[in-house]
Amino acid sequence: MEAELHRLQTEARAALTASVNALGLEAFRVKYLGRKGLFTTVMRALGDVPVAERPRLGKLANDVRQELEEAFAAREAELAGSQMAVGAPRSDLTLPGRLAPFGKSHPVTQVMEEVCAIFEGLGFAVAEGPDVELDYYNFEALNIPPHHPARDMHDTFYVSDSVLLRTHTSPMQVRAMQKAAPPLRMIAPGKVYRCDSDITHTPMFHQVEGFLVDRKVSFGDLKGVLSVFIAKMFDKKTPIRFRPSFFPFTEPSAEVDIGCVICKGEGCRVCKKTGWLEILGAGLIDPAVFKMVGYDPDAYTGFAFGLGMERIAMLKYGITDIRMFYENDLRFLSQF
Ligand code: FA5
Repeated sequence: MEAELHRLQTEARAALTASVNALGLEAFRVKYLGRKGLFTTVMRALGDVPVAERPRLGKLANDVRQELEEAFAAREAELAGSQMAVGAPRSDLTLPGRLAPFGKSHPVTQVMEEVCAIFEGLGFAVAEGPDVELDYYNFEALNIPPHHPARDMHDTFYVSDSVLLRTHTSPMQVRAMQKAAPPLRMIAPGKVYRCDSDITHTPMFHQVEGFLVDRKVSFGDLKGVLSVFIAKMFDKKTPIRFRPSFFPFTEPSAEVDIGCVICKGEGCRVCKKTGWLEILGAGLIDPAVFKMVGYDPDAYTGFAFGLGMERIAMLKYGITDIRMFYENDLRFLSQF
């Protein structure tokens, strides 16, 4: 047994020196020092040696084991610096690389692009204007003078007395009409802001304004254009209703609802049990606005509408809370 111990000691020392990485060290530990390793096997033979020899051989066996354990620990520490020790992070250069995630357009942006494409297909030109707007364009030129009660409907964020965050895209009607003579057929997509928040309202949302000015434009033309748009955007069978309403810059005015696609008209939380959801305001442009921009109200008529993009996106994708669009949850956003 003594000879066997010395042979094992020599062999193990050489094996330890030959271990150059974490895997090698672990293999060494299992082969020589593990519970079923070679050292344990030799120790079992201690029971067969003469009793008188046992203390000496037992001490020798312990000394050899202790020496190997200390040598193992020293080698492990030596290799730790080179990142190859047991438990240290290892790199497998053969693994395939990770794909960088691809970004996508926000669902509201996607809907807005779809809406614009439909109107562009109907011959409308696209114009964009400022989010930070003058009170004049947002209100006054749209026939909403200071202290007019209609201002209350807008929950405006003011920057100063005469500057504000636009509350709708309608100021673009005035800006466009000031720049060009009729006939005019335009849409103006963009962000708008109101101090308003619940399951169908957010403080920042998107509208697409549309307006057409020419001779003899009628409410029938407005209904025709909006019906074509709704049929293209949703389903041909989507129910539509025009409700009489009031906007100071259109006369007559209407709000347009479509049948709630979430509950199919049965009545739910989103449509507030009515079966309908309002998606836009519209009407024939008020002659007072034409006068403001220098158009002749006796020669020209026109229609205008303002569509809420988030509402359309909710209906299109069956989303029951508008605020989900702005929580930046990638699990939600990546579905579109
Ligand atoms: C207007 O903003 C008018 N400028 C629309 C208009 C344009 C009328 C041209 C006539 C002629 P209203 O406040 O109703 O109207 O808003 C229009 C649409 O924006 C609503 O139908 C709704 O879809 C959406 N909307 C309004 N407030 C919010 C809000 N806080 N969050 C999300 N969507 C909103």
